[in-house]
Amino acid sequence: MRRVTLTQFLIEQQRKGLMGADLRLLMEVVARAVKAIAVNVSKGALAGVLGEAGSDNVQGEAQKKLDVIANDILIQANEWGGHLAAMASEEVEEIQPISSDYPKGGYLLLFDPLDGSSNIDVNISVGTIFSVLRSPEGSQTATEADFMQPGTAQVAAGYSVYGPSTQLILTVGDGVHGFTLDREMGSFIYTNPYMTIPEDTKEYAINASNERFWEAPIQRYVSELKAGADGPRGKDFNTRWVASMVADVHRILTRGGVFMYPLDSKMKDKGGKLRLMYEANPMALIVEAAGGAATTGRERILDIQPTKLHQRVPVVLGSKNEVELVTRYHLEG
Ligand code: AHM
Ligand code: MG
Repeated sequence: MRRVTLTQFLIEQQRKGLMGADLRLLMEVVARAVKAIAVNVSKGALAGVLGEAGSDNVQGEAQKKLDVIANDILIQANEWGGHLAAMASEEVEEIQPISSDYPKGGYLLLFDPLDGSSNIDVNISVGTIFSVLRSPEGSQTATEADFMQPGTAQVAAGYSVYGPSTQLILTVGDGVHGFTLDREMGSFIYTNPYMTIPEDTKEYAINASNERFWEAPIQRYVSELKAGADGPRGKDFNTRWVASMVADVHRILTRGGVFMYPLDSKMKDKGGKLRLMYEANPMALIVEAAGGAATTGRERILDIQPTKLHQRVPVVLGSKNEVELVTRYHLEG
């Protein structure tokens, strides 16, 4: 069978008029950074990359060495290419404007360099999440305000998962496409065209240890799932929780399911656990492009007008009929 590389796929997307050369080259640079992160992640203890970095990030969370390494790889790979006006990262408080040493471009790149960092030291899948916005017209020096665009404005989004194989999943507006890293060749091969999420599912993902802190609609929904064939749903459901959003979302893209990190009373002041601009928005764009749905329980994630770079939101995403049911329970109060 003829193998299609990521490069060939992107060139064909450009020929179809789905993306310009600049965005294509930006995707190539992100993919290169993902390969470099994959190399570091897979070396693990052999390269001394496990464990704490000894610092905190902007969220006050302890950084792992690999969080810092992945962040540096993404910034260094992207700062000189000429496609970006600025970057923003989960690991850095302020936006990162492109230095005057390099040409500026028309895009803004946001990323969570290594999502699921609590899994790094235990050899469980982690990943990188990214989102691309257009830099507003006429903006000379990039500011945080330039990034305050709703998820619907994203021109591309994607994630990688560093699991048994490294995969890169992306959308540039025409469906969701998956690539698998061929380590010997050093290239991403097109393995998952037009990934879709079935509307119905028998699988859900939530950190059940937070149950007593959830709001009533989530408690109701999950208790109905747990009641299985004996409850109002009339069928049994299965639970999976990796604690790496990339891995949980990847499973949902592969075989369906619903993922929830709802609001709970412990983090009500923060607005939720997951970050809107570089976790919820890119995942929501991908999930919707694959036929699924993504809400906070009350509103569509992609419609939220951001007010802060590191803003947090509740997240309910995946198989459409389940997300709609959870959302209905919230709106019914
Ligand atoms: P991180 O970006 O600091 O790794 O946090 C986000 C992660 C998600 O990948 C995952 O869904 C969630 O946090 C797990 O949270 P918990 O440890 O509360 O189950
Ligand atoms: Mg994260």
